[in-house]
Amino acid sequence: MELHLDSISKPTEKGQEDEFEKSFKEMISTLPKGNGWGVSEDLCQYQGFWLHPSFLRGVVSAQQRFQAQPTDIILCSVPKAGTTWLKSLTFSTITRTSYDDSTTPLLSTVPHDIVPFMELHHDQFYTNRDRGTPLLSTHIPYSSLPRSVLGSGCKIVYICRDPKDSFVSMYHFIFRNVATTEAQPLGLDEAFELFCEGQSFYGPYWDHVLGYWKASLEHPGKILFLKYEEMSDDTLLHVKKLAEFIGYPFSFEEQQNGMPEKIVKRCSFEKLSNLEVNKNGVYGKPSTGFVENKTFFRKGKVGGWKDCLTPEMAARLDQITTQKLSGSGLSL
Ligand code: PAP
Repeated sequence: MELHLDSISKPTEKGQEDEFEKSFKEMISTLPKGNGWGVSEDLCQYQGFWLHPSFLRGVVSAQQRFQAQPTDIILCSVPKAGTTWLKSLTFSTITRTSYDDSTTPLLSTVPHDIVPFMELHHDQFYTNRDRGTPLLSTHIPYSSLPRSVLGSGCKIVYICRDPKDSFVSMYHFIFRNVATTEAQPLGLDEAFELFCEGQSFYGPYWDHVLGYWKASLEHPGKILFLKYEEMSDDTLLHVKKLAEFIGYPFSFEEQQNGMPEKIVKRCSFEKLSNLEVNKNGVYGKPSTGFVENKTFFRKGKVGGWKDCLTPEMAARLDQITTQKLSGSGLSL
């Protein structure tokens, strides 16, 4: 569906927020609605993807107001593909001369509060560009990224994952967080059906992945395309590759001193998931709600879907994946 963003007021000045809200509500009322997996509101189909209204507000706001800088590094991902991990690794790589294992902010802060999320923290981007690091993150599909991102020359790192594992991860995340509210979480079969039909958060999953995949082939110096499984298989290699790509390569001396290995260990699932902040803290803000940090750290495994999906379900998802990615040169 084509949208006329220019018809939505641009809240560039204080006092125009109400105006923005009004026109946003009008715009949203025209969008197709879909099952919200038991979360408080329906998903909305915007520019071909299914989004929750509170994230959509951030997407529209970012599309209108976000000004990318050439030095920005934007961590993009399809949900539940390894964003938390990528944030920790990138942050640790960039700040390695400022922090070590005993001083890193990761010890006391969930990675999502260290690297701002465009859809939730959009208000920060216009008022405070001095965030200390050049890192930002988003789940916005490639075709919906704010125009300034595409024109700025900034770097994009994208991570995706086997959709079977992402689906299972998403299902548990929603289930555990919705179950703490009054809403009724969706059953696994129903959620699976919706996922297969493309109706999941930021879905269709395959369209999201393909958008960044094709862009990475066109602009290999601008977009680094990562897979969770390959990262798990050889995290060290990928951290070095990541560092090189974002312009923070490890020196010979750092490599001799085991700096990349230290970062890999610091950001491992075992380390992060056992920190007090990630066991008992919460993430979010009042306008969008809170989730428990521990729900970002569930199993952290490749192939964990086997505990949850039947062979038939797995075969069906694999078949959709093969069909959707056919001819793209990408496999998941
Ligand atoms: P998000 O989209 O909400 O940001 P994201 O971090 O992309 O979530 O994905 C969460 C998954 O990454 C979880 O997978 P699981 O449900 O299959 O277990 C989570 O466990 C996994 N994860 C989080 N941190 C790490 C890590 N340090 N290493 C490996 N996997 C991790």
